[in-house]
Amino acid sequence: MTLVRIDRDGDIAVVTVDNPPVNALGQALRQGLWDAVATLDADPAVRAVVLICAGRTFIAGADVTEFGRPPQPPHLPDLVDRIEGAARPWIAAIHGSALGGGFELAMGCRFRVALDTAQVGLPEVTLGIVPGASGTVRTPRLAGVAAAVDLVTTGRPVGAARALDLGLVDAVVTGDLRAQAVAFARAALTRPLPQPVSARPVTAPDPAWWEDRRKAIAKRARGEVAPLRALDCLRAAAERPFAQAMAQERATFLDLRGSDQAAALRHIFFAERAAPRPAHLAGIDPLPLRRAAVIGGGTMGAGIVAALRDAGLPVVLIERDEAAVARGLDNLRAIFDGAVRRGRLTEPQAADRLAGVTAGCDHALLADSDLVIEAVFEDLGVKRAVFDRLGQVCRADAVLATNTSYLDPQLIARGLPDPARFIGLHFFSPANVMKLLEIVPTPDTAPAVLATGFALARSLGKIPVQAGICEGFIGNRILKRYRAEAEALLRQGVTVAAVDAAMRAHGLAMGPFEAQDLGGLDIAWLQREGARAAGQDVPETLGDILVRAGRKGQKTGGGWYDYAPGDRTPQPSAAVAALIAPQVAPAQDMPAEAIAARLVAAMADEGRAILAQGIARTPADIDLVEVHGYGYPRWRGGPMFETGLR
Ligand code: T1G
Repeated sequence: MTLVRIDRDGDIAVVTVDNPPVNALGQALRQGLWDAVATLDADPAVRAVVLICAGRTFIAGADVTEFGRPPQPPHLPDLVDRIEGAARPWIAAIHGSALGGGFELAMGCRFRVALDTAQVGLPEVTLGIVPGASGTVRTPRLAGVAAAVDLVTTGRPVGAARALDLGLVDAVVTGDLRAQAVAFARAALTRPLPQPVSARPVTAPDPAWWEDRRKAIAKRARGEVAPLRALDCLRAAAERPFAQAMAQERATFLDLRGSDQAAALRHIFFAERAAPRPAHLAGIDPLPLRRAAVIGGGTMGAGIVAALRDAGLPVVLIERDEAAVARGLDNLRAIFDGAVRRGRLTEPQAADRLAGVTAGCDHALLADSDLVIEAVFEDLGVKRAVFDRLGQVCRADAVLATNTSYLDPQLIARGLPDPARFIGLHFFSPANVMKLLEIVPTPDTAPAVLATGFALARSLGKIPVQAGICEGFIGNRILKRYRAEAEALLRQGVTVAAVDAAMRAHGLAMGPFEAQDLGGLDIAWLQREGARAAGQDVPETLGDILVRAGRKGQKTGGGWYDYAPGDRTPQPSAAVAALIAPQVAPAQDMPAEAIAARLVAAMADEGRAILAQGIARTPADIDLVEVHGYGYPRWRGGPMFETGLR
């Protein structure tokens, strides 16, 4: 297959890259483009060159699969320079995503023309590296230092309109990109050409500005290295000659490329891309998903409705009575109003989201639903009653799903006509934000229904992980072990604050005790009490002592920590120390690294048991659960990757 094709449109040459699936810049493609420059430089009839891509996107970056190997020539920064120094001006015609090396190549061109639906970005820091082909040095010369710092240190892409505002692209077009880019090239030739990007000036901010950015980035990065190293490269780009800044960028890129954080982030990158299309479901067609329904408009149910609406599906929301329907709609409005406040949705979009919801308490509304997701109170009797009703009113081929997080789906499905269409879909709250979806088939679930669960995840932009049936499936089972190990440290005399500080230092947003105070200690306590009531031997936990003392977390003004009225800042609690004193050893200082290692080892140990019991299919699946469901730092790769199980 020809990776690089050269056509002529009169005196404009058109170079088309065709390297599915995302035109990644592997060695062969770099060589093809390298040779194309020589071919076109040697053709006096050519006055300009349009660089365009076949398929769904412009060049999406360097080929990440090459990262584990020594870089091979022609090296990307050299190719970018070669295009910039070509005898004729090159114009990049961008559609889809021009990311990383793809956008760096576009910055080697004299102009950039983007389709209005395109995005451009430099996501390298999300892979634990920095741009390695002039991204930190050319971007400031196009968009200015402040915009370049945002683009490079966050790795977040920008859409075509924003890119035009920033000066990252020279024109935004609609319709036929190739024809428009050729026309743009012809028009550009009628005017003096702008300087090559590398020759354009850059204004250097003062040192205080850099210190301010460093503090903000260090706070956000929480131990991640690449964003701060990228900032250093950007400062060099502003303060030093182009060649010296390029040398610093290249050295930084090569240094980080082989780092543990880069290996961990690549692990998550490929796991995220493999998750929505598992090999064991290849060739199994999912059932159609045109209309969905949710039973229950509480926090979880409303979040699921919002996620379905975000994916463009019309949704029926069923509640038990009109008052509950009204409350459900209020919950939904609150979600969309919040999205408008945060700029994620416009007012018309929010109105459209809401208009696509039919809410009521008449189950006849479910007659035409392809998928019905139950999200009612976590009680087996309540759920069984819901599914008894669904079995009567829904189409025989409708997929019926439970959102249960702890109950055995087999018990919920018992008595359902045709349990083959029943499945567990465990969303994480808030369901319209959290990407993780645990998909829990029962032994009766039909393969097409399982495939439909994964198809739903794809349409919702979620990360699906298939889980076997056990208490807590994958994520909550590991969470229970993690919390038990954290309490074991307390019993050894380590303080609540020391455990939380250690896990925050490890990169989690908060430690296990802070998190319980936020979510409420009584949720897990109710699970334990339910198990005890069912005759299981569940030893008392330190958390039980607190709940019985009325300390359920922030919502009761105190849990593992005290909270001043109206203040959510956790304060170490003398009351808690007194309550647990009979159960704990004399205070001891354990190094934060040792605390974190102990808790990560416990998570990984539980993960190994989950793998051995077939509850999870791969270690990477467990890492995805921890990263996307529980805030595990992705730049550590997850507890399995971090402890060597890959
Ligand atoms: N290299 C190799 N394969 C890639 C790839 C890449 N950069 N990006 C995607 N793929 C594969 C992916 O594994 C999957 O494979 C298929 O393409 C479709 O991906 C020098 C060093 C472009 C927005 O970080 O963000 O350039 O499973 O399912 O949803 O400074 O892919 O089909 O076999 O995600 O349409 C910087 C990462 C690299 C872009 C498309 N670039 N990719 O999303 O498809 S570092 C990136 C994405 C760099 C330079 C540095 C997305 C996408 P398979 P997909 P999608």
